Amino acid sequence: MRLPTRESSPHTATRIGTWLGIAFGLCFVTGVLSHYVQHPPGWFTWPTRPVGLYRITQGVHVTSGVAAIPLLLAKLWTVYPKLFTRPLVKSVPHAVERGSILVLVGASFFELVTGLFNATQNYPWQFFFPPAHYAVAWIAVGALLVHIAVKLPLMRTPAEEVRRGPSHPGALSRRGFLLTTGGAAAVAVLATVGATVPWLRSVSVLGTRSAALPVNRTAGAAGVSAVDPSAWRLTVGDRRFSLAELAALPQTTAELPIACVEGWSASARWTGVPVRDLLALAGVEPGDVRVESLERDGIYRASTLPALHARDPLTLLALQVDGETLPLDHGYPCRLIAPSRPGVTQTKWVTRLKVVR
Ligand SMILES: Nc1nc2c(c(=O)[nH]1)N[C@H]1C(S)=C(S)[C@@H](COP(=O)(O)O)O[C@H]1N2
Ligand SMILES: [Mo]
Repeated sequence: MRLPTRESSPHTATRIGTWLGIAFGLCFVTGVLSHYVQHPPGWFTWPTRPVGLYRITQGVHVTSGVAAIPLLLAKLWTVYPKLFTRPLVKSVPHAVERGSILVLVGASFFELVTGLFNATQNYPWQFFFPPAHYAVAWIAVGALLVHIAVKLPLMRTPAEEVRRGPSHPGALSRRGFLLTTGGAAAVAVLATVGATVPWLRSVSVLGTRSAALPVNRTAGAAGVSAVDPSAWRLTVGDRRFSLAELAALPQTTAELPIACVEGWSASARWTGVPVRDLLALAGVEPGDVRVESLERDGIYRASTLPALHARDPLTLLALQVDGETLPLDHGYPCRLIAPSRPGVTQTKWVTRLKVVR
């Protein structure tokens, strides 16, 4: 089987480019949302319903990113010779187009490779992943917009006019190539979505977190040693609650997902005290709430609940999961679990709630 002659398939390249553009677009929008949810600018509000909203957007982010990998490779295959046609630069617009392709290819590879490594929990680099992944996303999208603007006339041309006769004998047909590429993208999607769609878990080789409720960072890794339940206190404003006091307060039980930025997510039945009840009992004015943990210096040792989420009746300091006392690795004696929030903000081993504004 041979791949189609590259020069003869501008239509193929445009078709794949369209799919790639859609995958990149979905990935970019959901990625920017994820960034804003974690670092909200003043004008940004993330709703608390549906409770699985972040689970959906982040699932789309990781899935569209994985789908983009075979699409990008196929796209590069179809246009590869054109990247080296001479003269390298014909005119100023041509130079801009060439430059934008170079940036686009480089930035796309960076995003897909770093994203894939992050989703599989490998960090073979020195830089901190989120800011780099976020910054380069804007570079990729800027270059993509330039590229689309330049190629718009070609994309508008009917397929028949773009086609330049059949590829040479023995070559995989254009249709076959598109089907193969689409198939590869579909396999890539199936390999990832199981991390977030439970009944697809068995087919997902990339769904590395296959346990019913995975542990992201264990107590050991976070440097949190066994907690003495009689000595432990939760500080809310000026008030301190013992574990027994928390357990004696009215409890709320809710089915809520943990949706990690890495793409895996899992739902569980959490039981605990609504954060808003604790704030009211402590007599503090509601607002954004800083949630601090026993962990000394991990980057996810604390998080900030926006006021909207802090006053939601389903935003809990959970003492139990699925009817059992919280295991230490899941945040014993209590952990935050709030609807529609990224996993990184579901702080474990909570020790203090502080209204910050
Ligand atoms: N204190 C603390 N809480 C934390 C973390 C952490 O590193 N430290 N990791 C977060 C991340 S990234 C995720 S996805 C969830 C996972 O919760 P689980 O380990 O109970 O499944 O916990 C969050 N809570
Ligand atoms: Mo996470």
